Amino acid sequence: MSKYRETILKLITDVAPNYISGETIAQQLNISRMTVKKAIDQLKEEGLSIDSVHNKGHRLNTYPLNWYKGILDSMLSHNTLVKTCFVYDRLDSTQLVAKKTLINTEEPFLVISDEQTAGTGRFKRPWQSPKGKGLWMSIVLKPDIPFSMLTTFNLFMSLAICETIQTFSNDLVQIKWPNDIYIKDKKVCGFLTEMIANADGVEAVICGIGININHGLEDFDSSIHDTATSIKLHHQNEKVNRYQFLDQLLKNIEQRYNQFLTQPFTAIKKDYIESSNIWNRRLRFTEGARQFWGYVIEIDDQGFLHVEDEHGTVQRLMSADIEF
Ligand code: BTX
Repeated sequence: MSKYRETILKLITDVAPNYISGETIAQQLNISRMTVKKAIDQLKEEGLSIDSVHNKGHRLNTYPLNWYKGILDSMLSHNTLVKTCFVYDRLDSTQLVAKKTLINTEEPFLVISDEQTAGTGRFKRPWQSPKGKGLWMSIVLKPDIPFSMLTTFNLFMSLAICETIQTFSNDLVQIKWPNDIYIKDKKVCGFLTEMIANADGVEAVICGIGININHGLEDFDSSIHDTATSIKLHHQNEKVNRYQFLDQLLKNIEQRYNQFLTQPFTAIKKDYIESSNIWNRRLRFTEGARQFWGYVIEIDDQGFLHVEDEHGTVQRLMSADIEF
């Protein structure tokens, strides 16, 4: 396999929808035109739709179905938040790999995999991550903030994810505090935030995001068949281009993350409340070993949920499982 494959693909993607000549690529990488040709032939053999025209050069026609680092690198060159990505066909969990990668990587980065064999949710619950169907990624950020500020991070992230899914969904997309995104009372996305901190503050935030994108109903295992959904199922059953989706998501995360660093939760509280699906309904809350039914009465300025339980007592929750 040519070691220039992904770099050449990045150069081709950088100029798309225009053509780039083999000569320009060869000059930029200081390699022969024959090496360029071999790498491009290899990409085509893998199924990439690249148009090669005499006297014009090479052009990427459509995005492929699986993730290519060259294309993602090109996409990230426009992002101010994250510039580096690690791309895998298959791994246990992007969250685990992100934590290992963190040790040797200074800058913020993204870990993305086409399939996860041991994707995990909160409390080590399994997260189903079949090949080619979703977006399974972990984004690692290095904010220079005190530990106490992190309580609202998830709230800003929820809005970024919810807004992105909404641009691809015909049905209303809603946030289920604190970690899920729903369409029509079914879960389309789950995310979780872990952090590494020391006495001086936060060293890194590792946000794992799982979004069901192109699943048909048959792609969900029986345990979640009735509770999960995908964007495709709310997009006239048409496939969503995962590159376009990711591009939009990263832009929205960039915008909401900058807002998180500079503004309090109150700046987005109204939007958050309006986007949430937990109001005016009797809900079951599980917090550790404790379980109770109640109604949400407020989200406070720190992002804590105030719930009135069946005895009329108001409980203040930082995190909980909520069932409808
Ligand atoms: P959670 O604990 O809130 O959700 C896990 C629960 O959701 C499971 O117990 C199951 O009932 C249900 N579930 C499992 N898979 C799916 C799915 N694909 N769609 C809908 N429901 C499902 C939420 O945890 C946080 C999930 C984060 C997943 C990402 S993927 C990238 C990163 N890597 C990794 O290992 N985890 C994160």
